Amino acid sequence: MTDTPPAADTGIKLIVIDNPPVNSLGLAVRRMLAAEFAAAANDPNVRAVVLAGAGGRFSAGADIREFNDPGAIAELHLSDVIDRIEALDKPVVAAVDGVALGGGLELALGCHYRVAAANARIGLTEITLGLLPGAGGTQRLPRAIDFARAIELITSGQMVAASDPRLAGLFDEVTEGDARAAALDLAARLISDGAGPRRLSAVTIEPGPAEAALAQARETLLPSPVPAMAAILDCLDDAIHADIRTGLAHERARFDQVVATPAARALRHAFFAEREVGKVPGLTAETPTLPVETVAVIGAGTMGRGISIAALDAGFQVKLVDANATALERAAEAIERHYRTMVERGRLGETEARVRGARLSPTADLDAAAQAADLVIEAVFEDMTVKQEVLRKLDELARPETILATNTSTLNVDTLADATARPGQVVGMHFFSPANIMRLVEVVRGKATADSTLATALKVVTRLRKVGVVAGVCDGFIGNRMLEEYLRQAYFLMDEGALPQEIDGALERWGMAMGPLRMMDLAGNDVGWAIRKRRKVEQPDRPYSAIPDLICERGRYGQKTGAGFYRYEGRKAIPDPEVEQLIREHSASLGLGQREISPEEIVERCIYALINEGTAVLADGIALRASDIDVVYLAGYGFPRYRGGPMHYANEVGLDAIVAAMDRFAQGYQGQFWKPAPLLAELARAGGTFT
Ligand code: HSC
Repeated sequence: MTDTPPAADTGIKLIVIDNPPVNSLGLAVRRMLAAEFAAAANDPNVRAVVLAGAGGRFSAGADIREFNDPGAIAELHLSDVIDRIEALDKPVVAAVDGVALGGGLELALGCHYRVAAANARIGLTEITLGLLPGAGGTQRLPRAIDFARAIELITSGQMVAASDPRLAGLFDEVTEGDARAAALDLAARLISDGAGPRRLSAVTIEPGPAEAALAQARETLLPSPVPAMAAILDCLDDAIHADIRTGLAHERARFDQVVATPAARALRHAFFAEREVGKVPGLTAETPTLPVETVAVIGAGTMGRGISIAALDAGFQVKLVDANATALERAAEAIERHYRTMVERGRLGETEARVRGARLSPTADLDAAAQAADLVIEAVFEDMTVKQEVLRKLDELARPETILATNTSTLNVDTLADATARPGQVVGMHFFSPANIMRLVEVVRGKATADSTLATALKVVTRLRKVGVVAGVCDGFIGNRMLEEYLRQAYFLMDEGALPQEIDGALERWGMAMGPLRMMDLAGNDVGWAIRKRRKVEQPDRPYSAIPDLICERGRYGQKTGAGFYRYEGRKAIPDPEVEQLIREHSASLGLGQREISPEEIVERCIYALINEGTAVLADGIALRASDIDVVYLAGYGFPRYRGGPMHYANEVGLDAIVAAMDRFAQGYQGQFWKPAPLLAELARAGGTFT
């Protein structure tokens, strides 16, 4: 879009990228830019150009969906468009507002002058998608700003405000006002001053300090599981040593290589999965929601505290309720301590910490808190009778419109809702510990949960800056239901003689943030013990390894008792000969333990167990789509983002290959575990994938 012909009196041609919602630079936009800049070159009335984005957003970069379409990329490469802009013999000013990300920033770097709104978000975010900037970013950004800062920004993919001092040198002007108006003013001044183009490609970089910064970056960032990281550092080396043409050509070639890597596919998948997760059938922008300003959190334990902090951080008024005065006092102190620490560490200003703390009202008065609340989140002891009793009471006390949420991790939300006279206003909000840090919340839709209740819960989760994934009712919902199978398999591996550090080591080297046994030591082995005891009654034929029970019988509940599958010095897990002996003796008693188990087998058995149960979760309609399961595992369980989540990873491995491995495992120890879920078997047979 452009305001052609340019006003003859100003000589400025305004070119506007108008491709809602984020002005991504798909083929049509690139064609428009090429045509408009060619017209500007040929029009003698044009003496300067201003490039802007419509809708208050300069551009969010390349159209990520186009990366699956190499034909469109090749037809008119963004890099070529930018080169043509830079080559124009009339000054070009970028008017940056909203966002200039990835290719959007590269486009601005190709312009001769740049003006930005102070709050515009700027970044070369490609690495977060497993990519490198492929349209000049690695060559031009380090020519515009300090080299070490450029490394930092490109390798982290961070978005920063245009006013951030790290961007010094990038903008000619950063304005609190309207960036487009300021850019037009600058263009007018350039014309009247007779100033010409000023090209970043002509800048040379002083090698000494740049080489030192690059060497340090190589040391800290490599090796990386994401191939783009090494490619970025090689491009930055070119920026120092090669001429710009060579640097740009290498950058483009490296981009073409990394865009097709599994890590880039996985990270793209994660990007879209996180956006898809908010789309819930039946809910629209018109679905009514309850305005929530006051949240009552019932239960001042670890969960209640974490949820309270998250709610305080998001600006809610919080009533933290507990009948036990000591527990309440301890929680209030812990929350105060949390904010003090944040201030001490420089993460929060003193005033802001005070404001957040002041929104908290610890109270023993359930009646008044329930009356005041728009949303009540109960986080009391995980027991059906206890939770039903609390919900029944809340139902009597709360205003009729108030929503009651349960933070249960396993109990049936329908049964809990039936304890109230407002089942339509009951919903599960399953937070993960520590609740002020973990991003995931499973929002559990009971059979009676009204659309408006669900929509309100999701809106609250978004305001908490967390990811809400809708789950159906079943034991363990999405995440923990799958986790149970993953853990069963990890424990079976110990039956066969694998040691905790071997299992955790294999999975952590594969990319899990924490291996399953360290994770259980952190969560508390007594929690799993209680579940296994329940299972023994519900499903007596379901096989479990005896090892975690033996561990618990020795009082080794994990970090909190100083010992679990490891012994602990503070938080440091140290392999423990006592556990190794227990495992050896136990596996010998089963007639096992002679076989060397490879790290590959450990990973396959644990991850395929996760995938198989994930398929059942999908087939049962507990998750709305396979990518929601991936979001659960990425946001809540430390699954490596560069592998995309369990279901995406399954597609990458090939479902037929997974079923074939499961058939192989079925010949081994506890072979009956390996029954492919019917949907997995069916898709594998048909050569299908999870979509
Ligand atoms: C890149 O630029 C590579 C370059 O180096 C060029 C390489 C050259 C070779 C290639 C030549 C072509 N594309 O997030 P939201 C959609 S890599 C397509 O909910 P917000 C998004 O899916 C790119 N779609 O909004 C959603 O769609 P839905 C580098 C994109 O306000 C809708 O827009 N850029 C898209 O919360 C709204 O998005 C980035 O990494 C894109 N680039 O946040 C920026 N960006 O409605 C990625 C968004 O159908 N984007 N969409 O669900 C973001 O970080 C956020 O979307 C914003 C807006 C902060 C822009």
